[in-house]
Amino acid sequence: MQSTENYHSGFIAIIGRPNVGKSTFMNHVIGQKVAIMSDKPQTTRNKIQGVLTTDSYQMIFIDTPGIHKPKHRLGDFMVKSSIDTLNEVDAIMFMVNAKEGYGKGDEFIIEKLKNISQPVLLVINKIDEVHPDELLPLIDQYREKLQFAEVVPISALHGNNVERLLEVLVDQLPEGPQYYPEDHVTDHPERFIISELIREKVLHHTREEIPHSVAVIIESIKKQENKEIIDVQATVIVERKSQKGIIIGKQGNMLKQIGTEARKDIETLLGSKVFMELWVKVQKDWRNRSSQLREYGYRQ
Ligand code: GDP
Ligand code: MG
Ligand code: K
Repeated sequence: MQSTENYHSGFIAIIGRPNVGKSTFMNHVIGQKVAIMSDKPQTTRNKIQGVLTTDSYQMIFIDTPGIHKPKHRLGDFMVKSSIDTLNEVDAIMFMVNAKEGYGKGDEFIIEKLKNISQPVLLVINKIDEVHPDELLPLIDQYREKLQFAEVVPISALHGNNVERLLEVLVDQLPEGPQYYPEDHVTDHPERFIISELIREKVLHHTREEIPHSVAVIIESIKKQENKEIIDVQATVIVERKSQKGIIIGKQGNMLKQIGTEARKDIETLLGSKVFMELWVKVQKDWRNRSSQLREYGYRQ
């Protein structure tokens, strides 16, 4: 975690009909591992599909599985929560299929996007499957329906113009810290619950002294080699130095107590022995970003 000047970071929602190439794109920019993870059933409402970290930016790609025409009531709920997500990200990548062109599925998504003020990038994928002359009329067709911050044609499969797309995306990201460690590429299913368990202990022990905006970042969850022990590394983020002092307590006693109680709960959750390392860090601008982060695993 660093918060150097000029570092840009933020959340990007990827939406589009099934089979337009969303997973292929993630594979291309982040690696094979991601798509396999994201093909598992959705347990959390908005899953982090992948985190792309470089020296100058961090992009956190969010999957919004609910943006398609609902077939049942649960579907309605999914659509609603996905739309809430779209209102909080920094940019939206709306991916369409150059070969198939504009269709009913796109129409539904565009209707939803009309009420959202976040910048929407139209990403026309699979350009390797069409003649270049077909692109302009296609772009015009989409532009008639919605205003886009940019239009970027790509081939996720072959990598054409993907670099250009990343440049366009970076332009949409505000200055901000590196939220995830560099080696973090996808979300651990239990990550969110673990952070909540720790946060709960912090709030319980500190009462009014620590505001609810405190956040807990899970740095890593790893199984020890050849042992049934899971290492959990986490950081409690506060806004002021005085708050850090309160959480650490006299001779570190408070932090020790918080850690012990959280560890017991996490052991029950994971059904395994846990070795926990807990840090406290001050990060001043945390709260400004907190409402945005709430949906992705950090909570107020
Ligand atoms: P998703 O459902 O949006 O995640 O779509 P996938 O990434 O699973 O892709 C669906 C299919 O389209 C797969 O067979 C991909 O290989 C193929 N595909 C994805 N991107 C491209 C592309 O740029 N060009 C071509 N020709 N095929 C692609
Ligand atoms: Mg997919
Ligand atoms: K938060």
